Amino acid sequence: MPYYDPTERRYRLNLPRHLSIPGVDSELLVRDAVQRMPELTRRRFLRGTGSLGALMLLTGCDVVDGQSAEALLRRISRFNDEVQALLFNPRKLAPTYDASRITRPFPFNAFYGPEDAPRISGERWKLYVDGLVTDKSTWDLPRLHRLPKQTQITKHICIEGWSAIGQWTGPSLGDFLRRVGADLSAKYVGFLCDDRYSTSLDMATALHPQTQMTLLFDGGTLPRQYGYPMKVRVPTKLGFKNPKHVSEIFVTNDYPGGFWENQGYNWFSGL
Ligand SMILES: Nc1nc2c(c(=O)[nH]1)N[C@H]1C(S)=C(S)[C@@H](COP(=O)(O)O)O[C@H]1N2
Ligand SMILES: [Mo]
Repeated sequence: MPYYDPTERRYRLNLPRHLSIPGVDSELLVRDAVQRMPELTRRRFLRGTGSLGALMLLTGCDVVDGQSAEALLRRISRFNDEVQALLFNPRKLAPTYDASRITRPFPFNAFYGPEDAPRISGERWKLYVDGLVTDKSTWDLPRLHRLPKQTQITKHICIEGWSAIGQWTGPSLGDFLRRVGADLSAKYVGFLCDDRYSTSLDMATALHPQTQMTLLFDGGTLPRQYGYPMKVRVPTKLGFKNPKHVSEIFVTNDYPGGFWENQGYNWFSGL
């Protein structure tokens, strides 16, 4: 945890000793990175572990030498949505993994505990589609299941400092958006969830080939805690940009924000 050093009149960080990297002063690196963070990211980061490990998860950079340390700092300096969106390559794929690397049990996270995850009836569930689309008809579970599905084994990285590899299966969100006649030149795709969570994506990420309307997890029905009946899996983004229990998808040019975005998390949060 960071602590206040009264002699130096500033916050200092305790760094785990095992993260000593030849040629890299980890404490200096973390301090430098913290200075480059936007205000709210910085506050959240310092309230967490404030460690080099957390920094590597936040940026998706593995620091192994001076060069990668610099790459990490460059990435932190880009914690600016517009610049990040410009740098996003809509064709670049997130890494995929072998089935032997899958994390079991898979960690749960939400703004409440696992016992409070919504209990949703698959038979009664409806997905609403709104905004800049030509076909606003609602979807039920069987209709979604009839769309072609894809499977991915990718890494989920949570801003709170953990990551895990999982397997998710479902229709491509891009195919879905084309099917409902979404205005693909619109800026945002927003998601409303059954637990009153929400988030939104830039259109390029919504159309990314790995962005998925997940119906199956680890080969079986998506479990209640992990987003039943449908979550949107976005392996090019941090975990909080992956909405679970999605009940509405809308297309818009007005910035939609989101549950954590409205509390200061960086909106783009790409990896
Ligand atoms: N509906 C909903 N979706 C959500 C959240 C939530 O609280 N509610 N939390 C987000 C965060 S911060 C993370 S890390 C992931 C956790 O997903 P998991 O429980 O499948 O690991 O869900 C994301 N999507
Ligand atoms: Mo998260």
